[in-house]
Amino acid sequence: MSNQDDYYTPYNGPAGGWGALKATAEHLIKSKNATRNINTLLKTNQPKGFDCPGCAWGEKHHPTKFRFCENGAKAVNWEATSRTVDASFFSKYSVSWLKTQNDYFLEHQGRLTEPMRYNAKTDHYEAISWDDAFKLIAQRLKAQADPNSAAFYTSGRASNEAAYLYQLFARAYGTNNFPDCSNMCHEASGYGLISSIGIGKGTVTIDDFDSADAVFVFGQNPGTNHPRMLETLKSVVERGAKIITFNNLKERGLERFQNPQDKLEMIVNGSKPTHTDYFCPKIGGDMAVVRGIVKVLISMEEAAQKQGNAIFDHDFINQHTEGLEAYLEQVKQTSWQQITQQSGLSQQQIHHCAEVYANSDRVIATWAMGITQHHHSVATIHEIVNLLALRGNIGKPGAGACPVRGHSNVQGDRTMGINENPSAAFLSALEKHHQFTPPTKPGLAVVETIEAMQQGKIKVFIALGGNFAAATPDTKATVAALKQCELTVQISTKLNRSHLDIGQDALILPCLGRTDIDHQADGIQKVTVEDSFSMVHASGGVLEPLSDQMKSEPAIIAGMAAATLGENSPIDWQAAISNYNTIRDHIEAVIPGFKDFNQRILTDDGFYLGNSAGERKWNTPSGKLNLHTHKLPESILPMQARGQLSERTLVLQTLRSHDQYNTTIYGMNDRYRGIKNERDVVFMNPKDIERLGFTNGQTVSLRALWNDGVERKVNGFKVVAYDIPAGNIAAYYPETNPLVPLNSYGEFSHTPTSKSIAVELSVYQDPTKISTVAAI
Ligand SMILES: Nc1nc2c(c(=O)[nH]1)N[C@H]1C(S)=C(S)[C@@H](COP(=O)(O)OP(=O)(O)OC[C@H]3O[C@@H](n4cnc5c(=O)[nH]c(N)nc54)[C@H](O)[C@@H]3O)O[C@H]1N2
Ligand SMILES: Nc1nc2c(c(=O)[nH]1)N[C@H]1C(S)=C(S)[C@@H](COP(=O)(O)OP(=O)(O)OC[C@H]3O[C@@H](n4cnc5c(=O)[nH]c(N)nc54)[C@H](O)[C@@H]3O)O[C@H]1N2
Ligand SMILES: [Mo]
Repeated sequence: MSNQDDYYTPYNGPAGGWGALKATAEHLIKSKNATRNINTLLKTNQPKGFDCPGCAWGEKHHPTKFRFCENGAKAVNWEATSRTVDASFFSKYSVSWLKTQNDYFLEHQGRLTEPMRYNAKTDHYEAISWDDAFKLIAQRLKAQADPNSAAFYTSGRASNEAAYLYQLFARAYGTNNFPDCSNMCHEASGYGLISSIGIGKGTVTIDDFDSADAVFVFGQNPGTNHPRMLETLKSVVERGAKIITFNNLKERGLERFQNPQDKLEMIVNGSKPTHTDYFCPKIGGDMAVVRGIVKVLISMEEAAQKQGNAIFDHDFINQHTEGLEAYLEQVKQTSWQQITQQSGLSQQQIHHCAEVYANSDRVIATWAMGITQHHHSVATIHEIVNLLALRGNIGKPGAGACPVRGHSNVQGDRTMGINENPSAAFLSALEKHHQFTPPTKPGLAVVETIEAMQQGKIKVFIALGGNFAAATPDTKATVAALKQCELTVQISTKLNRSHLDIGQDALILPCLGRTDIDHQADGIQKVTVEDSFSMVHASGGVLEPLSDQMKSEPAIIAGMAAATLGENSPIDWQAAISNYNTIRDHIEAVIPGFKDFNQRILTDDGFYLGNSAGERKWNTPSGKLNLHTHKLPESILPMQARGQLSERTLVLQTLRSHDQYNTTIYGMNDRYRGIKNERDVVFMNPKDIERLGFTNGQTVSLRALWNDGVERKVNGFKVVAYDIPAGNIAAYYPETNPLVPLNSYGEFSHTPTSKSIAVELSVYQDPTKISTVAAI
């Protein structure tokens, strides 16, 4: 057994504050080029600087104020390193050796600075010229009898300009195969919102938080993943409005926050609350919570009606919605016993939430991965929308739906047409403007792409950023699937698993990131991004690139496209990348909302794309907001797990530590959860530890329960007794991705169920197991 004090000491401080300043300073110093990084940091989210690659939270305009955020600082610092990974690095290390290193080691080696091609004979990557790389891609793409044998993955950091060119290239080539990170992330939000309110985006802007009477926060950890949101939450509480938080864990950022911008607060070491009530439902129990709230509202409404009053907003309901009767009937039929059992909250607690809701004229609901990565995520989002609709909380100031996005431009990429299932209107605008016939057959999303690779149907896989091999579920199966491809191409800033778990032939194409200055024929270029509040603004790098062998993402896409499509190109690729205004003119011509695009990004704040539901225009087939009716799931686990369950079964959610950005591991600490120098931990309720015969600090294996006979297991995780509902456990992603079966995904969304995996724990005793930290 290990000594738990080595890696676990409860953290009693607030989120943010001195702890955050100290951690930032340590990260800057560790990077060995502090001045370069600090100068870069000062330009983050500033009018003339670049958009923070950290998260998609929006920003009110404060030209004079540096927006400090520890994790934004880490993201910038990580990209702005001066360490390089070039041909000499790859001649030193074989791919097999690199595979034995952990994710921290791989990315820590520095920025990729030269295009490389894998040589299977030597097991090393070797330098290749850009021209030859483009020719190889073109040759492999042109050799496919069916363009649907290629898939084009996108991770959400790609700019609007890159995303637009990318989809244009792939569609002109002939496919809608656009798996993207969104498929693993907010897909359920997109699907759930489009089918209920007619648009797949949040309906609020950041200013709405100034006038909300209550904010309901579901399943997200902003202290780590959206730190700038803490300031917003804190000011909501300070104003006297209510925040009810629902989270499996007691996340420090959702409890209290010390604002590093507030000198007095820092001096007196004070902090402010970021919630007024905090409830810990069971994993996957949020739909039951909301159902319970609505059940209480129904009885309040009945009582109010007797007095000639109303709780529901009948004008809104009558004018704008359909489906109310069926929904209310379903709620009435749901028993309190099922609601309390599935949610883990008492009737009294739920009653309190209903009262807060009913006493507030303006309510915002926010959510992230705690809601979207379950089998019943779309149903849960429908339930949240229904709750909002009952009191007209959509399309008025201070109220609305707010899915808090992940990657900094994941929303923009979708706006640009990165979508395996594009709308007919989008395709027809594309056709009209570019004079070619785009494919109409729906393409493949992430899980379907992996399944198609397994069947040998995807031969060429191109990734615009991200880390497909590590971010996707069922790691063993996915790696085997990738191996079947003829060619895998990674357009990347940093070395990761996806450069090692590859197809028969493989390329690494090094690109510029947000922080880098983008020199093109017509001078320095800017790109644009869209945040969670549909604000579009410009972003320009501030650092000279580390090598002249790195290209911008638009330039790489243009290179691949020109080599592949030649005469059949829908645009002049060279002209497009000489000056990105040209790309923006195309976007303006094809995508609604971008009128005068080039002019409107000259202002510091950028511009608002608008939101139809925010104006109470419902782009649904019926022209109304649809109140969808679902039964509560019998179990929050998918069917395939249900036959396998026993007393020993636990439900695992996989989440992010404070020191990571998805598969990018900045360090081995998770400060707010008290974890130091360790990532292989499993957070567990003390009663479960005892009931199942384990001890705190013991090393265990986690085995997934599924009905296909495949063993899915990870080993060497240390048990940490933690405040988490009984029957639930938590561990970090991506280490736990081998446990998520490929066909365990959300109904309608096809998002891997990374927050509800049935597992069993057993004692693991293998002295040869190297802790992740040992490899650093
Ligand atoms: N620093 C940093 N910033 C990031 C990222 C990063 O990795 N690092 N990732 C970016 C991306 S792509 C995304 S999508 C977002 C992710 O942002 P989050 O959604 O905050 O990310 P997770 O770490 O997955 O956290 C999920 C939270 O939901 C809770 N939870 C899990 N299951 C349930 C449930 O069933 N019900 C409830 N009520 N709560 C639950 C967990 O305890 C945890 O607090 O952040 C973005 N920003
Ligand atoms: N078990 C489990 N799995 C999950 C999740 C979970 O909560 N649990 N979360 C899911 C979610 S929400 C998401 S969004 C996905 C994330 O999936 P991805 O977006 O595919 O993964 P990232 O880890 O963000 O990608 C990191 C890599 O992106 C590259 N990169 C960084 N910046 C740039 C850039 O500017 N340009 C280019 N071209 N490349 C760049 C670097 O090489 C870096 O190694 O993972 C999903 N997987
Ligand atoms: Mo995400």
